[in-house]
Amino acid sequence: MKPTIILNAIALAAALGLTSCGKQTGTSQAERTANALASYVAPGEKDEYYLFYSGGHSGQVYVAGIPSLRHISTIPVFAPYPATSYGFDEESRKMLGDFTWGDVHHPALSQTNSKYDGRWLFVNDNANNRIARIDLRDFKTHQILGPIPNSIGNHGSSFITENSEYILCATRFSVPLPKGRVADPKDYEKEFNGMVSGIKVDPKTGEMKVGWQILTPPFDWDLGSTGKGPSSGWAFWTSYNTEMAHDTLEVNSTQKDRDLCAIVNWRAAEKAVADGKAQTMDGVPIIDPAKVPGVLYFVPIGKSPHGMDVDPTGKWVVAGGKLQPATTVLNFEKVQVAINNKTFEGDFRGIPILKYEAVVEGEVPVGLGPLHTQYDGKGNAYTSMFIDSCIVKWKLPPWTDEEKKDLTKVVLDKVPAHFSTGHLVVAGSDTAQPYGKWCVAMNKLSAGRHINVGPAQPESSQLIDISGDKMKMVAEAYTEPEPHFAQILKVSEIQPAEVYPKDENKDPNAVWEKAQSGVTRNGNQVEAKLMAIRSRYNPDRIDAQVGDELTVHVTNVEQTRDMIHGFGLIEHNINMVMDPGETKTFRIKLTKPGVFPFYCTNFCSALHQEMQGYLVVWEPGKGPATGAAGTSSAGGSK
Ligand SMILES: [Cu+2]
Repeated sequence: MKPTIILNAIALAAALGLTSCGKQTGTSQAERTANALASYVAPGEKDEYYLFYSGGHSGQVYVAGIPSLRHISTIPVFAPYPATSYGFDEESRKMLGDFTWGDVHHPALSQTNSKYDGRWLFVNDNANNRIARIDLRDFKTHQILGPIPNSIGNHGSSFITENSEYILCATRFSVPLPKGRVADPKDYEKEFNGMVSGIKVDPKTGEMKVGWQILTPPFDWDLGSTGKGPSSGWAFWTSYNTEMAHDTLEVNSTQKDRDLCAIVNWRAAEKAVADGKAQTMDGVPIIDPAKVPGVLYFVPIGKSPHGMDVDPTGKWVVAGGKLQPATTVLNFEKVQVAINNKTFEGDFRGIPILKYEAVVEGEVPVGLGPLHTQYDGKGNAYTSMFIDSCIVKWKLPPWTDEEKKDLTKVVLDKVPAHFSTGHLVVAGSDTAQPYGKWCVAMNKLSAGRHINVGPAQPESSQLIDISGDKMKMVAEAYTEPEPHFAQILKVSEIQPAEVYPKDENKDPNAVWEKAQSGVTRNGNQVEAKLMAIRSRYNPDRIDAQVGDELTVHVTNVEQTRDMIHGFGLIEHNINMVMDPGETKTFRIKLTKPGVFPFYCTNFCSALHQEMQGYLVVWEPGKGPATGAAGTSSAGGSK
């Protein structure tokens, strides 16, 4: 669309009252009461849904309840979190590796037959090219995969396929490949490349590994989604910077009226690798889509698009163009016909470009700055409007002839969001059977809608009731930086564990009885196996010497829900927190003499304050005699 046409469209939209959603005016007392009741969860009662929302560059995932919007739990993923000892005990330190932050963007619940199966939540790290798996049995991170080879800026993920076969990822940035090769950014077009990655998920364990990759031109891939029904086996991404600019992207990447979105046949990619049509780079089979037809297609999409969302039937794929006042609706059945009939309008580096008119059902004039679209499963779409700061509800095809002539007629409702809404989520939108009922707008700026907390302000989330014809914003809450996307899961669909059963603890260093616990020395290796139980450690004294390597395993032998014990070691930057039935380990080199108390950091009982012990670090060669492999500390509980 030419700029003048864009301006005309904006004027038209304004005339129709579709722009400048503005601020919601005051509501009556009766409306306020109704809104309050709609989101009220009385003390002792429970929310109906989990809201899992990404914490952006905080590196974490947050869990809130819907409809209350109350923060319930933080799941540390890419950054240390002493509250659960994440990043302090050996196992989680190993998972974090050399990184202590990540940039979480798009959580994806695992699916079976295009429905949430309640097993895992996957999240991406845009900054360090990783994917993490959270297990919904214990709401903890169990795997971090990456950095993914040949992939830079893992933003266009994590999009899960209909039976959780793959997490699909596309790169935001392009670099010379393989990583580590240097080329001048001035040679961007020739030397740089982007990548689509298929991360294979083990169907039983959820364990991820890099399956294959598809080499792409150096566009900046943005958001996407995966197919179902008629689009089963396919995936979609928008892109910006098809100009392939390497500097001042604000200007140089917004020159063209349309950018190219990607349509990927991931089953064809999988088959191409099985058929030996890939070449290996950095240990990963890589498909060159110009040499393997049928894996990748392009479609032109309205200027600088962002989201690209498949509807619950799998037939409609909606792209939002940030700089175009309309959403573009692709008809996937027409996409298949165009592919079969080779209805192309040329190619880009050997990748066919599908003819726009042949595959687009219509452009819906929703207003300014459409970003993401979600669905309620009743034929309605909900699009977040970044510039207009509102959510627009509109009707998906099939449209009547009258509607087709004037698509403003399919725009049904709008509700203001404050402020500059980015992502939105409708409960279950990416499944074949959305729950509908609730939509959460995730707003980029709170714009002072809360008590003043200084220059750094939180983001806001707003709960919108979408059960009726008209949307209704009923509640808002403030969030840690920075929510990008979320998933909503019905609470009744999962049964998280309440304790780790003793039988399941396979840690060879777990101790369940006093007789098993103790401290042993082997050369300069001192190993302590401690039991934690209300309200003591056994043993509660560890003797060692400067220069020793100290390993401490603590088992929380409780089998009672919420009976958590901690182990904080004074002046050693150590905190461990063990859930009931869990064993954790830390290792340190002892460098300073002294007597260092350790204590329970997580409130556990009336005598929690008394739950403490001592690490005695003697000067070299001093202290109690410690046998080569015998128990040296007799300082256990009486
Ligand atoms: Cu305790």
